[in-house]
Amino acid sequence: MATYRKPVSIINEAGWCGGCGHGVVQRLITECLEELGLQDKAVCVVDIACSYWSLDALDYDAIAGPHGRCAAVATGIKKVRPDSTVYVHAGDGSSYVIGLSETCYTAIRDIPITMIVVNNGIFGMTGGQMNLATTLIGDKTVSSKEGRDADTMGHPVDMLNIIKNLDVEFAARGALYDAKHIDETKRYIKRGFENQMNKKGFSIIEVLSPCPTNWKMTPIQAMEKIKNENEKMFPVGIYTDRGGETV
Ligand SMILES: Cc1ncc(C[n+]2csc(CCOP(=O)(O)OP(=O)(O)O)c2C)c(N)n1
Ligand code: SF4
Repeated sequence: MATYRKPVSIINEAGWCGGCGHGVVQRLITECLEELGLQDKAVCVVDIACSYWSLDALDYDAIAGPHGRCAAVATGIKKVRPDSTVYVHAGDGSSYVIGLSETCYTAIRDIPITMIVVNNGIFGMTGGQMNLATTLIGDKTVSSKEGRDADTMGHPVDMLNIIKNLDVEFAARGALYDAKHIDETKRYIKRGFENQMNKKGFSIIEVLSPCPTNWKMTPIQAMEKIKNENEKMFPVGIYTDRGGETV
């Protein structure tokens, strides 16, 4: 019979809001690292945003990159500590907006890190501003009060569809709205870490994740929104897998 215990790497509580997806992502990361025996080699790079809570919550070497620069910081760590398992845990504002250049050039250089992007469709920590890449048309945010309008604010863009064309090792999108998708997301994250173990290239895993606080929804409503709306614009699945193996 399977037993479910708290990963030993989680040593402190984190301060995420109730129903936030960041904590689920953190849990999946720690489970994967421990199942692969990599917890002593892990170096965590978080952002100056809501992923920052992981900095003190985990028993890993960790650093907070300046907002948006996580991929560049992780690149530097991997260059000087190639035997470490270096991962990024950052938001979609960090990874796809202010840090778009850092993310794309880390992908272009095929730096062998594992980048985990929490796509909650919004700038969470700063109070819920529109995200140019991920806020859906019609979604109300503090900077699109009447709902995002394509004529004045442009369309969202599927960044994984762009990054997959940069000849990266692995790109996949998961979601957290039910157990099946959480399990699938875990398999993608695990593959990202296995790729580092096997000296392969850049892996990126995006996770469709709720921000009930800024979406002004209950956690259940937020999960329903992801399933019924966000996933239609941002389909889950594997976008590229250079190894061609099954996950
Ligand atoms: C260089 C810089 N610009 C802006 C900020 C302010 N800032 C902090 S968090 C954040 C947005 C975070 O959104 P996201 O990356 O999507 O992460 P989330 O909080 O939603 O997980 C911004 C703009 C900053 N800390 N540093
Ligand atoms: S503001 Fe949103 S992303 Fe940040 S901790 Fe709260 S629910 Fe999570």
